[in-house]
This record gives sequence, structure tokens and C-alpha cells, in this order.
Amino acid sequence: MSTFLSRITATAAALTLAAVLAPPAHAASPEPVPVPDAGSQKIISENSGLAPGPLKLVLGSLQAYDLEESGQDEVRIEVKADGGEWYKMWPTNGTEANTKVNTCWVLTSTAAGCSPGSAQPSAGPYVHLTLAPGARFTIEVWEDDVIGDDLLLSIPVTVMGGTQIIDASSTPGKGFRYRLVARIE
Ligand SMILES: [Ca+2]
Ligand SMILES: [Ca+2]
Ligand SMILES: [Ca+2]
Repeated sequence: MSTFLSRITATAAALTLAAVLAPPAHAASPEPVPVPDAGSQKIISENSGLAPGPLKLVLGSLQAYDLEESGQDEVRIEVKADGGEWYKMWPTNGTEANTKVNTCWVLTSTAAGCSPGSAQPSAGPYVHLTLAPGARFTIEVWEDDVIGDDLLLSIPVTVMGGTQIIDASSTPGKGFRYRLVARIE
């Protein structure tokens, strides 16, 4: 964890984040990094250092083709970095998004991949991550539940350095089907 601190170089946002990310123990924390300001920039880079990168994670859309529950799923998007830090990306209001079948949440219209005919509500703001080439992280979509949340999507990503399209759907046979479209640019 100490490498986080030694590699901080830039913005006030990064410094604020570093303070948050320097727990005394390396045990996995059950809580995400607090995100007091949805507009602030969070940073992930190679080996979980925090040197600012030139690339951004742009979340496009999240579509529910088949729900995990009946009637309505309560979903959220998180990012987990290799070094252990993680972020709740969306929604930014501290809850989950109530999602009905055939809803395609639009996080960034120019990066979305919604099916024709789907309901396409605006998802509102999400946390913006800045990425350095070589950074590795996983995008996860969770369904909130009383006894153990349900993992809907787990998308491993390695930042190659240029524009990347991320287009992932649930594993068939799970009893639900979600698709997340995003890109790195
Ligand atoms: Ca439900
Ligand atoms: Ca639920
Ligand atoms: Ca559930």
C-alpha cells in the first residue's frame, strides 16, 4: 500500500484519494472508497499506483435483457483495481438503480449500446476514473440482495494505451442477462 503514496504526483483529487487509500492493514475492506463528489476524478494506474494517466473509462450503457429477480432488480456498477482499492461507479446517490426488464440505462449516450426498442432512461452521473496504460481492473455489476448480493457481470480489463471498446454480457444459463457497454479513450 505504501507504493500508492510514493507514486502520487499530481492533482488535489489524487492526493485526497491517496489519503483515503492508505489503510494500516492490507485486509480486504468491505467498504468502497467514499465518493463524496461524483464529479471528482478518481485514478487507477499500473500496479495500483496513482500516477495520473491520459485515458478515461467512459461508461456507455447497462441493459437488462432478463432480470435476476422478478419484477425489478436493484443494480449498481463497481470497479475493483488489482491493488485492492475499489469504487462504486454508479449510481452516485448511495443506492442501487431500480431496473425493470428491457431497461437500458444510458450513462454516456455517445458510448451506449442499447438494443432497439429498449427503454433508455438517462442513468445520471457516474464516477469518472482516469487510467494509465497497463492498469488492470474489473468492472462489476451487482444486484442488491438481503443475504449476499448477486454478481451480474464481472469484466476484467487491461488498459492497452489506446481506445478500447468494452462490450460484455452475462454468462448464458445464469437465469438473468445483462449487457454493459463502455470504452476507454
Ligand atoms: Ca427486486
Ligand atoms: Ca434485489
Ligand atoms: Ca437478487
